Amino acid sequence: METRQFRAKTMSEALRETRKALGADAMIISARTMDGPSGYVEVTAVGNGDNKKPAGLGAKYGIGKKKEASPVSDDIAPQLLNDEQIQKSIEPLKREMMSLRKMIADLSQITNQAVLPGFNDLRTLILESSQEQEASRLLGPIYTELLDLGLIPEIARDLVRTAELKLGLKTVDRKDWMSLARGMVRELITQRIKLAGPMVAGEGSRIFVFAGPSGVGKTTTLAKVASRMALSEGLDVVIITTDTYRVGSIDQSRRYAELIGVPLVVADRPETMANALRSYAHADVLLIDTPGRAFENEQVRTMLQDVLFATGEPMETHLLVSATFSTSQQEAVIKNFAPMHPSRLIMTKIDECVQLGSLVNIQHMTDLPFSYLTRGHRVPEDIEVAGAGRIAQLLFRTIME
Ligand SMILES: Nc1nc2c(ncn2[C@@H]2O[C@H](COP(=O)(O)OP(=O)(O)OP(=O)(O)O)[C@@H](O)[C@H]2O)c(=O)[nH]1
Ligand SMILES: [Mg+2]
Repeated sequence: METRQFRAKTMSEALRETRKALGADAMIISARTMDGPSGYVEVTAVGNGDNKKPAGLGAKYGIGKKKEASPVSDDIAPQLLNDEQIQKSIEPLKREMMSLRKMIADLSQITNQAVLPGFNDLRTLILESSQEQEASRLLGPIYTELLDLGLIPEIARDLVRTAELKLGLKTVDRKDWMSLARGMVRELITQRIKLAGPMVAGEGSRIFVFAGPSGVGKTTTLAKVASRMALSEGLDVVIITTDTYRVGSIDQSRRYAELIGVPLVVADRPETMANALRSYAHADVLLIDTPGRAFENEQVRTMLQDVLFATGEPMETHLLVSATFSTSQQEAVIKNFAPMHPSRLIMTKIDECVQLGSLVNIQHMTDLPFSYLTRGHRVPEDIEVAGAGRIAQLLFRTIME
């Protein structure tokens, strides 16, 4: 084995010289270009020495003769390196290759152990966030629909956000998304509706008070309840009215009492109320009607409280609010009737209301459960015990229909 260096002005020249000297099988170990005024190319190659054998050829091309091997000047003439020198010169290269190999192995290990899981987390995060963005973009129309249904923005936002969170990671077809989201929002509304059930005599109280602003439907609703209790449940019902303020109010109550076949008592002062309670000590249920004027007149309200206090018995006060009321009307009703400590809500006139979001709103404001919903003039037909599914169904009827 023979190792030699060849210098020439160009690479092809140097290679030609190399092959000439060491044969076509010569192995090039390195080739480098030296810049500068006397720039040259240096090729280091190893030959197996066979080319030396045919003497004629060797003599012809001057193989092994330093001076004749290169057409360039002495200072760039080829120099021979022995094996030991070659090994020595490639030793740093070998070490560098070893360390590179180790580095690659380490890197792939790191990638598997740490980088890949991290990358997967990142990918999941990006996926989730893009799905949430998509959900929020898709749920935008539902938010608008909820506002159109009369829900206050705070509740609509809360519902949409909760639905977004629940739906965010679900992969569904785009076209299914809206119906899925609507179903989810409807379910959320159903879940947040609080219910009290109907008036049940004997469960804590036998006295039920109907309070609320003028014309909301107190007298009519009382008649509906009285009719059901007396005619369907066979209870011993007494109607007491405290409304001597509105002209025709007593006549209206009397007509209903006669129709249902129950006694009517007018009690607009504490003494008359106390008497009525004594007279009907054994009645199953006492239904008390109140004047709508109590809403705007504080004096009437105070008097009413005195009259009711005279019963000396626990009472369950149901606040009647028309579903047609605006949010500000609802707020005024809640504020004015707070001293009467209502514990139930009756939503009236749902038949006249298009935006039933008012039901969800008022419950959000008062946190009071619903007992009944009324839906028309007819006594006793147009009343129902409030149900959450029914309220959600009524609320969404304009969208679903
Ligand atoms: N559309 C509809 N009308 C109702 C409903 N409930 C009551 N009404 C009507 O509303 C009007 C007023 O009803 P009332 O029962 O007299 O109301 P009120 O709260 O007693 O009124 P005041 O005694 O004046 O305070 C009547 O014409 C009732 O027929 C209902 O659910 N739907
Ligand atoms: Mg009335």
